[in-house]
Amino acid sequence: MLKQLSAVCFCFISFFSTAQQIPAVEENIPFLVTFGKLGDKSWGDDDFSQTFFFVIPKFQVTPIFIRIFDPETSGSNDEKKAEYNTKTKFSVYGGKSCFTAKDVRLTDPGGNYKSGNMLHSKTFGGEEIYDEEWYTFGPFNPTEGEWVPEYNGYIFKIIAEGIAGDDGNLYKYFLSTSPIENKPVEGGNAFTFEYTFRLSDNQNHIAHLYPFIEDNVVSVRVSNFDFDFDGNINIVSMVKKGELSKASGDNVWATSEHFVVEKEKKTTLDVQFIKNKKILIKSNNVSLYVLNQYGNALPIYTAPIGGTPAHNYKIQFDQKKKTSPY
Ligand SMILES: [Ca+2]
Ligand SMILES: [Ca+2]
Ligand SMILES: [Ca+2]
Repeated sequence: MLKQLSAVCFCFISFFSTAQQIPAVEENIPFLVTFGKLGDKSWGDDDFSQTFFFVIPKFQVTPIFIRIFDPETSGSNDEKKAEYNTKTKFSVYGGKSCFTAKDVRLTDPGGNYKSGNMLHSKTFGGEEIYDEEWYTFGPFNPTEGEWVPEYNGYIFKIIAEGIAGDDGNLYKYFLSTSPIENKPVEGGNAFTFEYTFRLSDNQNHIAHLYPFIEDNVVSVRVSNFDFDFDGNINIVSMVKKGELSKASGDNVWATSEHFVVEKEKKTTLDVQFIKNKKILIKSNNVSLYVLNQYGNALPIYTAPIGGTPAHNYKIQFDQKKKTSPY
C-alpha cells in the first residue's frame, strides 16, 4: 500500500516538475516560436509577439528565475529566411496590473498589454554564445509579481517581441528556483492566451494544449492559424472522447464553435494536434487561442488545472467500476 501511495505521489510531483518547462514535456511541443516583425505570416506566426504568465504560489518565499533556452536567432533550432537578421526583445513584468489589466487578454498585442512594472528586458540577435544555451532573468522576489487572490499567488508576465528581421526564433522557458540550472518552483504554473508554437516533425507525436473552462463558459470558439491542413485538431474533455475542430490551411485562421456542458465547467480541455500520417509537413508553426461566448480569451495552461481529461476520465471510470453493483 505504502509503495503504491509513493508511486502516486511521485507521478504527481514529476508531472508538475516537467510542466515548468514551457512548453511542458507532456504537451509534446518542441518549441515556442516568435518571428521578427518583417516575417512572412505564412510561416506560422500571425503577430510576431508572444506573452506568457507565470504563477508563483504564495508559499514560495525564495527568489525565482525565468530562464530562456536558445534566446538568439541563428545556429541551431531557429528558422532562417535568407540571412539571419532577427532581433527578439524579451521583457519581464511584475507589479500591479501586469496580469489584471484587461488588454493582456487580447489575442493581438494592443492597448495596454505591456501593463505593470518592467523588471528586466534584453534583446537578442544572432549571438553565438546564446545558441543552444540558457539565459537567466532574475532573481525576482515573488512579491515583485502581481498578487492575484484567485491564484493564491503572484503572477509575472514575459513578452517576446520580434522587433527586427524576418526569421523565426524558436525558444523555451523554464520557471526555476536556481539561476544556473532548471529547478522547478513547487506548485508553479504558466499560461498564455494565445499560443504560437512549433509542431514536432514526428508524425506520431500529438501536441496537447490545455485551455481551462471557467465557470461562466457555455460555449467556446477555437481558432487556429496556419496549420497547413496537417491532419486533425481534436478536442477531448471530461465528457467528449473527441470532437473535431475546424483545421486551418496555409496563412489563414480557422474557427469553430463548441458547446460546453455542465460537467465540463471548471475542467480542462485537451486540444490535440494530430499530424497527417501520410505526408510529412516539416517545421510546421501554428497559433491557437480559445474564446468564450463573450469573446474573452481562456487561459491555456502548461500544467492542466485539475489534470488532463484523459486522466480524469479514467478516474471517473474506475470509480464507477468500483461503486457499480453490476
Ligand atoms: Ca539558435
Ligand atoms: Ca532561438
Ligand atoms: Ca504552419
